[in-house]
Formats: sequence, structure tokens, C-alpha cells
Amino acid sequence: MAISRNAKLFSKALKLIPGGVNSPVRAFKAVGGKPIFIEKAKGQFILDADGKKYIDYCLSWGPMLLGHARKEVLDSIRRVMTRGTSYGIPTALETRLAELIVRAIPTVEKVRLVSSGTEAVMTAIRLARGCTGRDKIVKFIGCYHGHVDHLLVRAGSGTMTLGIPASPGVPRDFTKHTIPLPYNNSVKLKAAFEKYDSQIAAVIVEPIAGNMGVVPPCPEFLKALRTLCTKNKTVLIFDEVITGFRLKYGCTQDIFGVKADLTCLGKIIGGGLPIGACGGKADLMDNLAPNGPVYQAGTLSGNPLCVAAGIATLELLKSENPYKRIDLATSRLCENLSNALKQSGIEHSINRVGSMFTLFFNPGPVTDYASTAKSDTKKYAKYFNHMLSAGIYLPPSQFEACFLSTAHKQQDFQKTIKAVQNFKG
Ligand code: KE4
Repeated sequence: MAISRNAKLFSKALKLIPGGVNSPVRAFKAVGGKPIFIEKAKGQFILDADGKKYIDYCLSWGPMLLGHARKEVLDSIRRVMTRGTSYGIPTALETRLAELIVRAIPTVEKVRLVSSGTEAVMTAIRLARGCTGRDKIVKFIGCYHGHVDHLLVRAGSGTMTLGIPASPGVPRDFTKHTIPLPYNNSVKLKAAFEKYDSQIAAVIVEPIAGNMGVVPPCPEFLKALRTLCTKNKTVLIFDEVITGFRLKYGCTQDIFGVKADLTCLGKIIGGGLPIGACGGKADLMDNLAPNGPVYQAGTLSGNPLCVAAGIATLELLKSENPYKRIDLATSRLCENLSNALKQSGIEHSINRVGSMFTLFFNPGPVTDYASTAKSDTKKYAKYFNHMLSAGIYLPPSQFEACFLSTAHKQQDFQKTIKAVQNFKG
């Protein structure tokens, strides 16, 4: 049998790139087998190097809400790239994207564009520490905020997938100010504030966790966060790199009625090109250089091609407002997935918010790291590979989120449900 091109490409990549991938979760380590290599994508589909087509529910880990290669987004990139690809000098495009973000998120009066979610988080944390003169940071176990040193503590996503509680190479000194607490646990949160009160510069949270699988917040948890941060003059940072513009045209803050002091964005606002953003009230944001003393910089920050893709994406989301439709489609899909697994007597639970969801091989309820860690990851690996052979691409880890795009159609859901009906665990 001819060796697959995927296999050939992977063996060459292994010689030149650590693990053959440029981001660990792509390596299929948690699900076994070799990663596929993608040649092209369109709408809800990706096509691998062996010419196999998949319905994509990973969507580049969230950015492709409008589906792959959406014509208006490509046209916008094409128009801009003929005028050059990077200047390192301001452009009106950056102001336009900033304007769209500021108009969509009431708590954001100013925004700094960067090139990744990690940089957005780094900026928010440094700003909070710079403004408060404090060092300590509260984060939640199982939440992932990019690979910045002081937050690689009990993180989620790839660190959970690969079982790396805290990465080597991060000096103890860099994490001694990081206080990891259980998600959705207001009692432990209150105790931490009593213990550290005026030493806490910031609390950073995924308002809907996506990096231990999808774990929605308990209503009182976010409210307790807000109350305690206000009382202690601690900066509340919502990491909305996944959720920004995913669940509505804007952020989750309005959904839960809890206002963040700083908001981190990424993924969708770049329409599939490298981007991140940190935004908040002007009096906080104006502490950033060159206005204020808190330094932050980036050669390709606000890059015209990335910003053009982001503008096109947000303008389409604003005009099409697909949120109710894809929320309903996701709800129906999850209900049918669950019914199919119940028919086969396979223990599972599904957490869903809007068009992001995770099917856990875990009776549930899955409400935090401890409960999600009980999931049967071996069964997830079998499920992943069963679905892959049926032409359905899921995140290659139990501890990630599935996403729908505006391009997914009824026949995709029917094919997906049929594949799940054939999964016997
Ligand atoms: P990036 O630096 O990867 O653009 O963003 C980091 C980040 C920050 N905050 C949240 C809530 C995130 O989910 C992420 C990155 N998400 C992961 C997957 N869940 C990216 C995939 C990967 O690491 O390859």
C-alpha cells in the first residue's frame, strides 16, 4: 500500500520541527496516530494531503466562525496586500478595527492590538501590575491563557492534554506570585482574597472556560469575582480570546452582566490571521507606552493584512448576526449526539454555550478541572479516530472545545450524527 502523503509530510516535519508541529496540541499525542496535513479548506471543510475531506469542528481552535476561506475576508486581504504587507507605521485600518471592537464591547474604551492571544494576556497582566503596583495574580486551574511563563501553572489546553502541570524552563520565581484556584469555587476565591487582600494585582479568568473542555461559569462565580475585585481594587481580566465575538457580536460580559476591567481578545477578531488585543477603560489603557510607563510593543502589531481580515470578519458578523441561528443548530446537534450515545449506552455529558461545546466521556456534571480530569481520555481517543475515519475532524484532545461555523449545514450534522450512531465505544 502506498505510503500516505500525510505520513511522508509528518516524517519530514519531524526532522525539522520539534514534534513535527508548531503547536503541541496539533500532534495527536492524546489521541494516537499521526497528524493530518492540510492542503486547503473552504467553508466547513478541510482537505488533507491524501485528498480526504473532513467536516471541521475545530476551526483552527476557534477563529473560523465564518468558515474557512470566506470570500469577503479573502477579498479584503487581497485588496490590502497589493499595497504592501507590513509598514511598522500606523494605518487607518488599525483605527477601524479598534473602532469596531470599542463599539461592540461597552467596557472597552481603548484597545491595543498585538499578534497573539498570549501577547494580549501578557499585556493585560503587566498593565494590571503596573497600575496597581502589586505582584500577585489569581488564575483558575484548567484555564489556559497562552504560554506566558507566569501563567503556565495548572493550565489547560495542551498542558492538560499532555499532562504537563507546569512547564520546565519556568523558574519558580516567575510563578511564586501566581495563585491557582479551582474554577467555579467562590468559597476558595473569597479565602484567597482574605489571605492576600491588597497584594492581588489581577484576577484572570476565561468567563466561559474552553481549555479544559467547555465549562460554563456558575452565575454566582463571576459575580463574586466582580464584587471581590471591586472591593480590593484588583483588576478583573476576562480572557475572551475564545469567547470574543463567538457567542454574540461582542463579549460574554453582557451575557452574564459582569463587567471586566480589561478584556483580552484574539482568534475571531483576526479572521484567521495572527492577532490579539487587550482593551479596557481609557484611564487604565492610557498607562501603556507611549502614553504611560507600562511597556509593551510588537513589530507586527496591527499588521495591515491581519487587521483587514479582522475588519471584514467583524463587519460580516455585524451585518449577518448569525448567532441565534448557530446557537440553535449547535443545540440541536448536541441533543442528537447525546441521544445517539444514549442509544449505544455510552456514558457521557455535553457542556455547551452557544456554538462552542465539548462532549465529555464523563457522566458529569463537569464544572471544573477536578471533574473534567475524570473523563475517559482513552475513550475520547477512540471516538476521535472513529470520527476522523468517518470524515469528521474534532479537536485532538478531550480538553478542548468544538465549534460551529456559519458554513456548517444540515447535511453535515446528519453525517456527524450517523457517525456517532456507529460509534460503539
Ligand atoms: P494564542 O497565543 O495561541 O493566540 O492564544 C492563547 C490563548 C489565550 N487565551 C485563551 C482562552 C486561549 O484559548 C488561547 C489559545 N487557545 C489554544 C486552544 N485552546 C490555541 C491552540 C494551540 O495552542 O495550538
